Parts: sequence; structure tokens; C-alpha cells
Amino acid sequence: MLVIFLLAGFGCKSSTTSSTNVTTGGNGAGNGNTTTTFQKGTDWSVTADSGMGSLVDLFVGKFYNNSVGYPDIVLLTSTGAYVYKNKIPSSLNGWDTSLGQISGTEASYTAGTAVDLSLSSDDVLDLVLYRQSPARFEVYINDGKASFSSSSEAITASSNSIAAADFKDRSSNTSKNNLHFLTSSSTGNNQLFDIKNKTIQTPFIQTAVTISTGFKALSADLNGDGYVDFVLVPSNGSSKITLLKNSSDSSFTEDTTTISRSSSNTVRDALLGDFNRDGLDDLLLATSAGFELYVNESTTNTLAFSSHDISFDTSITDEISMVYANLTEDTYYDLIVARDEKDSVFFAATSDYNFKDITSTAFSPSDLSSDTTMVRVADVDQDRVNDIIMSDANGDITTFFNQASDSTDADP
Ligand SMILES: [Ca+2]
Ligand SMILES: [Ca+2]
Ligand SMILES: [Ca+2]
Ligand SMILES: [Ca+2]
Repeated sequence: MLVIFLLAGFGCKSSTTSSTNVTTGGNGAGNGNTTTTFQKGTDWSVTADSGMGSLVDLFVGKFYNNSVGYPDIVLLTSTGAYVYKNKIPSSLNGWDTSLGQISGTEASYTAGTAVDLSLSSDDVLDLVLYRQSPARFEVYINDGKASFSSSSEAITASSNSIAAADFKDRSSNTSKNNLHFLTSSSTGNNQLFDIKNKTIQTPFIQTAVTISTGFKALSADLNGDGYVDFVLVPSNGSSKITLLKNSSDSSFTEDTTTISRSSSNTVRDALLGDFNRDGLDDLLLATSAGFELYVNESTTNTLAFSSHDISFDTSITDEISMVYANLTEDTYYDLIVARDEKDSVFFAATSDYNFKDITSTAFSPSDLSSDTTMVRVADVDQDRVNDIIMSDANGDITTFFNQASDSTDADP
């Protein structure tokens, strides 16, 4: 995939928001495997310092240069950004917290994303962050050893979520390194802007993003034309989901009618992932009343989505964080649902659109925390099967290693 891959949050599958180290689904039989187990890595538990504030986001990917590319962690919190380095290259297991807070990030953040802003130099992730006071976006350029230099651009709009999209020719013309960004704002000042040559461009693109209160920004190539598009998911139960179709890298077409929600239930989380394995990302919403799935039926020229039933054998209606990634060794992506103040639930896909709760067989019950607020997936030990990283609201980290063995019918 051409993009970036960090784990900005949410889907591991969709193009701009996952980790460099997340493996992808394979081409095998797709047998709905439900048998994997996860081992809690006792050397990989981190208790966050009490002064680190509350967790805003958790980025997993390569922040520290080494030959293999073991994923590291950056915590974005209400007091700054902090690096947890993967120790494996020096043969010690666990997360090394000694790099501490990223210099310059002594502020309260509400949104951010980790992307490689310069494909032509190294492949470590840089950061684009939104701080509340003074209100501004900041670019933090990684020197390859998780030491960052920063620049900023003032803007008064708030941001609670940000998604990135490569320019179409970026991977073949890395000297350009141009990216689009969409930010969602709970006060309605949703913004679309570009970063070129590691610099935020002004003025910000004045796209009329109609949606009044944005909850989450997502990105994927929705119609398969090579241009990465954006989705803006509303808060407060609005039925209008805004699609921003990228038509030439210099213009986006706003579409608020293709996906119209039938319910007004408040959205708790949203992700883009391919739930029927046709190569186009579909939209999954977790709401206050359950899940809504909108299946992508777009063609190159026309965006189209249809509502589709999705089946889980456990009801989930709480404050949640979802991640969609392949964790059993088959061709189906699986779903982890983290619930604040309740146990997380691991759903293994058994066929297109159908999931089975295998939490009780995949995890030792005493290992699972009951206050997970964020979950991410990455191949932490680079054994070619994806592992799970969970965090509570303070940034305390628990790592679960996938005991599945890599097989020829699944991940590359
Ligand atoms: Ca597209
Ligand atoms: Ca699909
Ligand atoms: Ca699977
Ligand atoms: Ca692994």
C-alpha cells in the first residue's frame, strides 16, 4: 500500500491509519479461523508516570531507526507526546521509556497522527499534532532516533481527529512528498489542508465541509481510482456522513448524500475496513445502540454505499475503541472492541460480515484489564503475526503476543 501507515487510531487496514508493521490479509482459503491465543508479555507492561495526563491517542510504528523496523509507541496525552521505544534490537525485551517526552510538546493535545512526511529520507514516522492553547497544528520531524524538530501553523479551529492521504504520485515521486489532511472539529470548523516538503501550507484549503460537528476523520481510496479520499463522521447522531472524493489532488468533491444513516444514535467509534473482501473499504460505525455497516459499492466514477446487516454474538453499546486487523491466520480481518471500564471483546471473523466472540478462548481472563480505552495492533516482535497493544486512560500499556504461527495461507 502506498501510504503511510501509522496507527492513528483506528483501523489497521485502511490506508493511512495503520502501522508500518501491521501485516495484511493473505490470499488463502479464508476458513474463518477462530483458534488463536494471546500471551500477555509481562516484560512489556508500562505504568505511565502520574504527570502524563490522560491519553488522547496512541501511535504504533517505527519511530526509532533500526535495521528491522520493530514498532515503537508514541503516546499523545493532555500534557504532551511521549516515546516508548521497542527494546528488541538491543536484545532486551519490553518498552524503553527513557526517551521520555518529546521536546516542545509541553502542552495539551486533542488530536494527532503519525505519518512519514519524507519518503525520500528515512522511513521513520513523523508527527502532525493539534494543541489546544495556543490553538495550532504542529509538524514534528523525526531525526530517525525519535528526536524531533518542530514547526507550527496557527489556526483557530479545534480538532479532535485528523486523517492523512498521500498525493496520488507520492510513492513514485518521493521528492514531492505531498499529503492531504482532513481534521474533524467538534465545533464545526472541519479543515482540509496540505503538507508539502514537511511544511503546512497556507492558506488552509477552504473546502466547504458542511457537516456541523465532526467526530472522526478517516481516509481510504473509496472508489479505487488511486486517489485517497476522506470520510468525515459526525458526532451527536447526525445522519450526514460527508465523503470527500479526491478527484485530482487539487480538488475534492464533497458528498453528503451517498451515505445517509437511518438512525440518529450517537457514534462511539468509526473505521474503514473491507468487510466483504472485494478490495473496497466499507464503513463500520459503533453507536450507542449497536453497529451500523455501510458496504462500499462504488465504481471509479460513482460513489455508492448500501446499509448491510453485520452480525456479532455479543451486544456492544458502550464507549469503545475498535481496531480491525487480521489476527487469526486466515484471509478474514478480525475485530477488537475495547470498552472503557469493561472487558475488551475479541471477535474473529467467521465469514464475510459475521463475527464470533472468542475472547474467553483467546485470552486468559485474568490477563485482560477491565478499563482499556485504546487498542492497537502491530507485529511487535516481527514474527509475522500481529500482536495487540492495549492502553488505559492513563497510558498504562499492556502487550499481548499472538501465539499463532505464520502460515503460508495467510499473511505475507
Ligand atoms: Ca479515490
Ligand atoms: Ca468492501
Ligand atoms: Ca482472521
Ligand atoms: Ca508478532
